[in-house]
Amino acid sequence: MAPSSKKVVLVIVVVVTVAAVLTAPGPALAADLLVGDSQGWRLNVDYDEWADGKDFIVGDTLVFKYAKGQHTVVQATAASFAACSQSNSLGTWASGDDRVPLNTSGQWWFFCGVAGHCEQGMKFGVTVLPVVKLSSSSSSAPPALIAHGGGAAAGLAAAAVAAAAALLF
Ligand SMILES: [Cu+2]
Repeated sequence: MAPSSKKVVLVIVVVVTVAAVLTAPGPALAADLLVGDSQGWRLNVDYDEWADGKDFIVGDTLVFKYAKGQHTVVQATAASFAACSQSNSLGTWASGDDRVPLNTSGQWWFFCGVAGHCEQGMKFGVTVLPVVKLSSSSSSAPPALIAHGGGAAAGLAAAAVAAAAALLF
């Protein structure tokens, strides 16, 4: 009786550990992404090139740095973005050090609201990916977790699952 109840306790501990690893709120998973990297937010930067190949995931934050008064940040709908129009803007920032939390998945569109800057290419769109939670039935880690350093957590979880399996069988 004693050995088997010890086994059960161990399994419960392992399962709780796995759950904690998989559901931990993610400072490690969320990232601050400096728009334009060292060039910041200004004219004559190819922001499509900057965004190309990067992962944007719900919980990440875009950071726009620029000289206050020289530029602004406008979040737009797809149609307004295409027209460089601020009439249906979803948000506007102008502090020079603007943080825009990407809190929903899907397409996000940005441009500078200073006259002429959007037309000159100060604009870009990003696709924000949802956070995919692992479950014990997942056979592989989703790209989002791998891209943001969740590999170690996933590996730990996998090891814990293996340990639980070893105890059970
Ligand atoms: Cu501008």
